[in-house]
Amino acid sequence: MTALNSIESVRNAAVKAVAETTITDLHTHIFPPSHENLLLWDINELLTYHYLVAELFTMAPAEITYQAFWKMSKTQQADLVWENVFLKHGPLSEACRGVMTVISKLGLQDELAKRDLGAIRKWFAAQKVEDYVQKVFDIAGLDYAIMTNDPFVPLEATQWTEDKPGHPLMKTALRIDKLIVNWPHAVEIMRSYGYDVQVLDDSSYSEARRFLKHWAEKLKPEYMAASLPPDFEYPKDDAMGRAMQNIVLPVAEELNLPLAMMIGVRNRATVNPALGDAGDAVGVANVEAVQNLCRENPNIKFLVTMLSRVNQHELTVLGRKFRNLHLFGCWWYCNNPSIIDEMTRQRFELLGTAFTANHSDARVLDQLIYKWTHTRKIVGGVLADKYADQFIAGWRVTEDEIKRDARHILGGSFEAFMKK
Ligand code: RAT
Ligand code: ZN
Repeated sequence: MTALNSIESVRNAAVKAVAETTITDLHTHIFPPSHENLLLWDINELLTYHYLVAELFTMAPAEITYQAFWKMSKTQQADLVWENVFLKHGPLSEACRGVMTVISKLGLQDELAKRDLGAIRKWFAAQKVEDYVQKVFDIAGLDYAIMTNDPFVPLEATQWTEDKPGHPLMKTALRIDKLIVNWPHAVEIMRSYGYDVQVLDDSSYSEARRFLKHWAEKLKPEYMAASLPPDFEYPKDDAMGRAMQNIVLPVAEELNLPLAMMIGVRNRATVNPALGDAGDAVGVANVEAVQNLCRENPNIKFLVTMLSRVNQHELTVLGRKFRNLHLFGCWWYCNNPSIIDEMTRQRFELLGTAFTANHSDARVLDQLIYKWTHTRKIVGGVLADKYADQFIAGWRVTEDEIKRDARHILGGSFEAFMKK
C-alpha cells in the first residue's frame, strides 16, 4: 500500500480508522441474558443510570426525597428523570447526550425529535433480549466485552454455581474489592461458603487464597479487579495492605492472573449514601502505591485506571517506567469529552500507542452504543491531529498503518500486554 500524500488524507484516514475499528471493551457491568435479571437494558434503565439519578437530585423539586424516589417503580423513576432533567432544563450533560445517541443510533430519531417517550418505550418493549444483545454489539462495533463478576454478591455467585451459560460476546473478570476494602463483609460471605476465615492472619490468608483460586477456576477470568479508595497505599500495614500482600498478590502470581486496579473512589458511605450507586465521589489518590506494586512484583501484570484528573499525568509517566503496567480507560468522572480528549493526547505523547484509550463501564447494555460512539469521535480527532503533526515532521504513513494503530489503542495493545 502506498503512503498517504497529504495532511488531509492522513487526517481523514485516522478519523475513518477509529470510526471503523473493532473495539475490545475492557471493563463493563453487563451480564449474560441467562443470568436472571442482572442484565439491565431498555429506555427505563437508560434514564435511571446512576449518573442521571445524581443529576436529577441537582435539579428536582425539594418534595422529591431520596426515600420517595427509591420506593418508586423503575418507570416512575424514569419519568421523573425525563421530566426534570430532559424537559425542564437543557439536557446538556454527557449522560443526557448518551441517552439521545442511543435512541438515535437505534433508528428512533423521529421519536426523539418529538420527545415521544411513549413511542420509544413501545419500541424497546418489542425487542427480544438475545437478538438485542447482538444488535447492540454490532452497532457499537465490539468483538467482546469484559464483565464484572463479583463472587461476593450472592445473586451473581449463584448464576455461576448453578452453571448458567455465559455469552460468547462476554468474557469474565473476577471482582475482589471486598477482600481489600471491607474485610468484615468479605469474611461474612466467605464463611457462608464454608471457608474458615476470621481476622487477618496466616490461616485466614490461606483460606481466602483458596476462595480466590476456586473462583478463578470457576470463572476463568481475564483478570482480577478491584476499585480502591484514594487513601490506598502500598506497602502498608493496614487491612488493605495486608489483604493485598498476603491474599491478592500471591494468587495473581501463582495463577498468572493480571490485577486491574481502579483507584480514587471516595466511598458513598462517607459522601452521600442516600444516593445509592450515585453517591460515590472522587479523591486524589497516591500514585506511588502503583509504583511500589509494579516494582516489587515484576511477575504480576497490573492494569490501572485512576478516577481523579489530577492523577492522570503522574500515572501516565509511570506507564513509561514499567513493562508490567498497562493504563486503560477514562474512568467514570473522567469519561467526559473534554477529559477524554486531554487524557488521550497526553497518553499518545508519553506512551505512543501502548495504552487502551477507553473502556465503557456500561451498566446498561444499550450504553455500549453511546459510550463507544462518543469515544470514537474524540479519539479519532486526536489520532488525526497526531498523524498530521507527524506528516509535518516528514513521516509518511499508509492507511493500513493507521488502521493498525487505531486497533492498538482500542483493544490490540491490551491483548498484546496480556499475552506478554
Ligand atoms: O462507573 C460506574 O458505573 C461506577 O459506579 C462503578 O461501577 C465503577 O466503574 C466500578 O466498577 O466500581
Ligand atoms: Zn465499573
